[in-house]
Amino acid sequence: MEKQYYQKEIETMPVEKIKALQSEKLCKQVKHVYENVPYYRDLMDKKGVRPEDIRGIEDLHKLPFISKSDLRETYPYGMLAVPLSDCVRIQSTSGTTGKRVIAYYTKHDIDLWEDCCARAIVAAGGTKEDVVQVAYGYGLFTGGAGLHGGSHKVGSLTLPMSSGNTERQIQFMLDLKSTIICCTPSYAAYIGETLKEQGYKPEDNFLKAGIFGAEPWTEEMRRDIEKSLGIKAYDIYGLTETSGPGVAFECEEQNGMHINEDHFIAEIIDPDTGEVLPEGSKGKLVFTSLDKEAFPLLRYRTRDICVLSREKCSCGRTFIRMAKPMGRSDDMLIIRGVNVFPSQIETVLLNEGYAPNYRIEVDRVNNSDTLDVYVELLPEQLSDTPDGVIKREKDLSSAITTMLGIRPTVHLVPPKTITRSEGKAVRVVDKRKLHD
Ligand code: DLL
Repeated sequence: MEKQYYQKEIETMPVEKIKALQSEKLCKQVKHVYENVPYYRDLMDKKGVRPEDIRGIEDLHKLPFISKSDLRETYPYGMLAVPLSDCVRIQSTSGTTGKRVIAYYTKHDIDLWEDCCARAIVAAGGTKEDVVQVAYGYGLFTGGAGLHGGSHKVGSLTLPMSSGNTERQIQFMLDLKSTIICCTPSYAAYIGETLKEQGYKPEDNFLKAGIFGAEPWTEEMRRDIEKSLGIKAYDIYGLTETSGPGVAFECEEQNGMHINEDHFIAEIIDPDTGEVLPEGSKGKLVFTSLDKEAFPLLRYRTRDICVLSREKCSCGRTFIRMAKPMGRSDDMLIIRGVNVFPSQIETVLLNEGYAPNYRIEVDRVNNSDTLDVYVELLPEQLSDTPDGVIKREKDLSSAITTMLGIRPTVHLVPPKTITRSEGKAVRVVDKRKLHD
């Protein structure tokens, strides 16, 4: 079958051409920002950089970084680069880690953002024949609005479910024969679990693909969801600051997400020194927007840790790919001096055959860190003897120790006792922060 793209010419553009396009757009974006955002102008003046110093992507490193703290400082409208009357939409982060970040959009900004989401849907096999169930939250969160707009652009029949109300979600999915579902991976796992409980087999639904993102998820989680829903599961990445979902998306290779390089330049930097690292190195992702009118970003430091690769992709897209982010740098736990990502624990749990329902608790007792992992027993394990459960806990603890280098205490708890997620899952409780 012929390969499908939403915007073929752009998505398969030769790399040299992409770079030339980026250079041209970067110069314009820098000028736009310098002239219209006093906060940026001050930052650039302090660094001694003027718009005419930026003649192409090779000069990108001269620009100052910005981070979430700059956005907080300029809340709500300090980063606005056009008159507010030219804006048609506001979206926002959930604000779980402090003051909300507000993103504003002109009509043009929305148009390009929706194109990015449309590219993701087509890369996942979407066409106008599909029924796209959008089960990301609608409202201020960018997930619902972004995929909704993308689905319209593709011409698919869009089902604006929003997240939650799982019974109704499933009823509509089956009655209206949804073929593509968009939601967080943790919610997809929950829907799969509920379908099974209701007696449905994976082949009883009409889904062929899912477009999942907004939180870190492992390859093991992907396999689990693909099995339970009988679909191919595609990753999608983005953040409110860069518009929302669709900064990067997976193709049928499922081997990293193509970054929409006609709209964004990605860099990987050393989180401590800010030095730009060569392709293939692990570091923090930094994005520069190239087309955004209302809320442009120059060298925005995300907190996501990731690796980029320009290796050729068989799908024909030439955009650079980002590996699955390992999680945000602030999700990383330092336990007894060891760096621990929740995703490492998830990998072990799923490899050992458990479901992705778990909670990680970290505390400090007598000046020593403790790590407790709560995971649900599978229904068929409920009949285990107490000794059998203790043995399972020990085995799981050993498997996690092999992965992390530190030993957790594992608690196997009855099925259905760990709260399910309808949006971004909260898996870690760090009680040490309460004592500090
Ligand atoms: O989560 C936008 C989005 C909506 C992306 C729907 C994909 C799908 P924020 O709420 O601002 O925006 O959160 C952005 O979520 O910096 C990452 O840490 C994390 N994140 C987003 N996508 C992925 C992903 C939306 N595919 C933050 N894998 C980002 C891992 C992700 N982490």
